[in-house]
Amino acid sequence: MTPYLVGLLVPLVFGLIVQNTKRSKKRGLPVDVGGDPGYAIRNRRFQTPITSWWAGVSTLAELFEQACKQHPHKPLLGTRKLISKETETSPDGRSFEKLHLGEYEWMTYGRTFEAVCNFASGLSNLGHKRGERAAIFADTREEWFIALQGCFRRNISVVTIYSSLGEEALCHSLNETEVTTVICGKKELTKLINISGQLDTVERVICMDDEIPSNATLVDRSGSWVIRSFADVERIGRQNGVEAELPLASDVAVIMYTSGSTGLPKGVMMTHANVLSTVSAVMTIVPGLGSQDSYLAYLPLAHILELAAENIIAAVGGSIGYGSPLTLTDTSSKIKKGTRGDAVELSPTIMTAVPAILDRVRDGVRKKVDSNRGLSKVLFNLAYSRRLSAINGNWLGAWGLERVMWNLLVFRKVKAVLGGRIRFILSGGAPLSAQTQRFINICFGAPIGQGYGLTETCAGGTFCEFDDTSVGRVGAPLPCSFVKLVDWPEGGYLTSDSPMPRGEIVIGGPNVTLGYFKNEGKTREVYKDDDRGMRWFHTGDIGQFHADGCLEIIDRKKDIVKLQHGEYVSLGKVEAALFASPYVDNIMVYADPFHNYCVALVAASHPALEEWASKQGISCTDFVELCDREETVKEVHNSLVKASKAARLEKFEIPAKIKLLPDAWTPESGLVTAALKLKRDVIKKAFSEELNKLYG
Ligand SMILES: *[C@@H]1O[C@H](CO)[C@@H](O)[C@H](O)[C@H]1NC(C)=O
Ligand SMILES: *[C@@H]1O[C@H](CO)[C@@H](O)[C@H](O)[C@H]1NC(C)=O
Ligand SMILES: *[C@@H]1O[C@H](CO)[C@@H](O)[C@H](O)[C@H]1NC(C)=O
Ligand SMILES: *[C@@H]1O[C@H](CO)[C@@H](O)[C@H](O)[C@H]1NC(C)=O
Ligand SMILES: CC(=O)N[C@H]1CO[C@H](CO)[C@@H](O)[C@@H]1O
Repeated sequence: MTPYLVGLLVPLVFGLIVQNTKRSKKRGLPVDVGGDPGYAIRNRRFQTPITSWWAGVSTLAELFEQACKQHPHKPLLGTRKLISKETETSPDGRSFEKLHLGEYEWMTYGRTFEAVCNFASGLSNLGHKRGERAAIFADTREEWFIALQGCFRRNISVVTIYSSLGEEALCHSLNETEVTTVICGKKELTKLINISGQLDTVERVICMDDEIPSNATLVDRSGSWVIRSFADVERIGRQNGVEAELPLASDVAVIMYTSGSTGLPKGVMMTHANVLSTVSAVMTIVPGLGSQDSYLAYLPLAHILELAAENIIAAVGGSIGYGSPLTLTDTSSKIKKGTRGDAVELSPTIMTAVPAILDRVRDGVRKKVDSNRGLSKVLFNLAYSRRLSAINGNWLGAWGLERVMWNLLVFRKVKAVLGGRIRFILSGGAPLSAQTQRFINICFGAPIGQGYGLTETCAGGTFCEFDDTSVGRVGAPLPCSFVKLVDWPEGGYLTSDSPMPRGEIVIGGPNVTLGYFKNEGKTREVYKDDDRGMRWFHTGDIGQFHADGCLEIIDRKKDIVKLQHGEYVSLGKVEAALFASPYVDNIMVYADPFHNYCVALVAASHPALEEWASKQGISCTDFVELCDREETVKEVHNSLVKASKAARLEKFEIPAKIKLLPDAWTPESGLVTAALKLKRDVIKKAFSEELNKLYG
């Protein structure tokens, strides 16, 4: 029998026999809380917020030490060896670095614990004093994790800074926290040297790379900074051990500088108890976390999602393999053709991701299918639609059998893109589009747990349970959080709204952080302690609660603009709808309150536009020129209008004019945050001329 027939018959037969068991399971329950009046929901399994999953463990330092004693011989940290590095030049003259990376080389828990203790002792030997803070300013890599744990063992608060942060923000955060030791990579060290004159409190710099840039030694010799390599610090510590000085649960573990979308970054103070409650909550939600799990680490560790994830994996005996967004898959831009990406080399079981990465994975799979390389398009589309209707509950009974078949025929090849063993993906940082969530769910057969949380709540908030196949929602409250909606009458959102209560999202629990470092005013504005001793954070996001206790984010307070005639445009909502257009790599909708229409800046998707152009017979080798052509703009605009209509946007919400931009918006360009959120003010400034023309 042909696969097509099996695909149709199996579900027909079993679908009739097995009853459809889909029903809406209660995931969150109403709870009575103090503070501002509102509509509050808790996790169904926990009456009061969870603080620690592990008996007797109250800090991240204790948690890590316990795991090292339990699993001394298991692999913990893995890094790929660099085999070769070359530069390729593309036809349009831009040059790209291509890497050939080897196998993972592993450090056991026992060996890592030694490195952590040595590093902690080394810091002390180098003169880092009690009560002083250290900063880690580097890309995600194993030294980052070792340095973090090393600092924890000496009760040193760690200031984290996104490695893509600009000079001004960098100066501000290091100066504000009076950091005396900076731990960084050689790339970041050159940035530091440039501003060394303004860093009054810094006394020593520890460079994660052995080769220290030559002009750094000048600063070293002038006596202002002591510069040492990471390996040196470990060596010094090994020769001269210093007793640990462990922190308490209430001590500040991390001061995390978030790249705010406006103004200078703010440092969020997180205690060990804060992070531990988030880590504990995630333990209850990812099924069966344990030492068989392998985790691909590539998001910035200066992001709470990644920091919490690595601490969880290192608590359960799992292994962490390091990678980077640009070397993730075999087709990633920095991977030399014919060599393996991080995911294929590692075959992780768990990954974290931000929506932009998952969108890229989805596009990669689509491209593979469209090009018909090793995967029949017809078969893929059939399998996809069968799986989709199974998820939607039409043939749930046949889910198991049919699933096996399609896996064998189709999805096995797709799964291989991420190494073939993925069983859970945690997505956070920004809302994931329903289409992408579905696509990844179906193609990888791995549930995506979409989380919603903020640095200020230590990533605590809500989380989609693994068996929740709905899309577009962010799940029920985490076991460490209560989530409350509070009326926002100005925006027209009330908890008395029907069919669902709506309002500003306020999060309470042990995960809610102490506040902003040296910023009492701002802290008081958005954090409130209630009469029952619970701390709440006012997120500024607008949400609604479904009947099953799951939250959906529907708006953001500050992204609402009132047009000339009084209509409100929610920029985020419109952008989310327009992302459905294949031509959009990124988009910012802009509404000038002095006009009655909005406009959009579109970072164009190269593959989609080039494909369109070649179909149209437009021979245009220059992408910049292609973006400027009238017919291109028209095509993209039509596609946006189509997406707007599909999402039932109002006429005034549909951008009347657009500008196509040829270059992608990356954190390095400063246009988006490291979590890939739009920096509206920066984008507005960078493209002010273009925006003026659109309104001209
Ligand atoms: C840890 O360091 C902080 C800040 O210097 C200090 O207030 C606290 O007492 C220390 N904790 C312990 C257990 O010594
Ligand atoms: C550094 O901080 C001090 C006070 O803590 C302030 O007076 C000084 O202006 C700051 N310098 C920079 C470069 O931000
Ligand atoms: C160093 O600072 C100058 C201006 O002060 C700036 O133009 C340059 O880009 C900086 N270089 C690096 C590597 O950050
Ligand atoms: C230090 O050297 C690096 C290259 O090795 C260069 O990129 C950087 O601009 C130099 N910085 C200063 C302050 O000269
Ligand atoms: C368990 C825990 O960390 N609780 C803390 C929650 O936040 C309040 C206010 O910051 C603290 O007082 C609690 O100790």
